[in-house]
Amino acid sequence: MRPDGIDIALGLEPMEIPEGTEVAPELWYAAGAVRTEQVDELMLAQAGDRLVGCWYRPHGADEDPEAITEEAYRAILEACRDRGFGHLVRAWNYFPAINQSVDGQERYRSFCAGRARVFEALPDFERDLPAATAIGTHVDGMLIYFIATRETTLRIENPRQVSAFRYPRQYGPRSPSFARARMSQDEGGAAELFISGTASIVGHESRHPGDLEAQIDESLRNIGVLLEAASEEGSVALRDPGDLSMLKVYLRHRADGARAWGHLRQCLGEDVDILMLHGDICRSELLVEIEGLYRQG
Ligand code: 3EB
Repeated sequence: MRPDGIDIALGLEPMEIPEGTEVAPELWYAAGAVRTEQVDELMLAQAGDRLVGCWYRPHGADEDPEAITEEAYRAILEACRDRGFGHLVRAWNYFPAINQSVDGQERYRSFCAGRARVFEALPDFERDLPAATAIGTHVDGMLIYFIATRETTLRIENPRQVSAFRYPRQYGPRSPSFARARMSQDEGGAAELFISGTASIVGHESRHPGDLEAQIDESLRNIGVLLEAASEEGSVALRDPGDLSMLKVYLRHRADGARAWGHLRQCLGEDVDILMLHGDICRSELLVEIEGLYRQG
């Protein structure tokens, strides 16, 4: 029997590698009863100490995403707060044509401006920013899905990277509102580490334009350093990205799939689950982005 819950269709094509293999869905499950609701553009599922939700609205690649993003985040934060889940721990942002410009501004930057307008109005906002991913799809629609918790979680930043919320203005009028990672404990006490989309960025600058393998190496190095920071601050002992429970890899070019897969397996071994998706990274020179999840036990 299918368990209670909500289905979220990401609008991102999975890459079947090796070709013909079945791609397993990403599953978020909870012990106990799940309560689901649909409120306007929000689909919500809560169970115990977690709320998972999805906000969706049709949205074309020729529209400016700023206002719709602001509206989305206002609705999301309000719905979470109203239900007692005042802490956003993880958010995924998917919308079309992320590197294209509308009215002279790249759509990713407009998205960041709309999101920042909501988060930067909150008291001490930097401390509470969620871990996040922002990826360009090849279908219309603004889709934001998220996880919120009742209790606050620990924010982890990456000593190798400038915090995204402090990026200099050259990357857009408002900095991206996200933390490099957040760590929480579930009801059973198991640690969970949510790692944001991580790319070949050192300091605040992109590295290795055009070089897929080098971008993968740099992204994995960033995740490795982040894991060291997480292990120092919290109750996990993680040495390298191969120790994670799962990685989600976004590739700009479908044709890079087999090469990326081979290189990732070479670097990471066979233990970690890898889900590879076809999507655009928010800086046009970047070919790959990697996010991760660790769940104890
Ligand atoms: C970066 O480090 C790469 O805007 O929510 C990664 C994860 C990136 C999340 C976001 C952007 C976002 O800046 C891009």
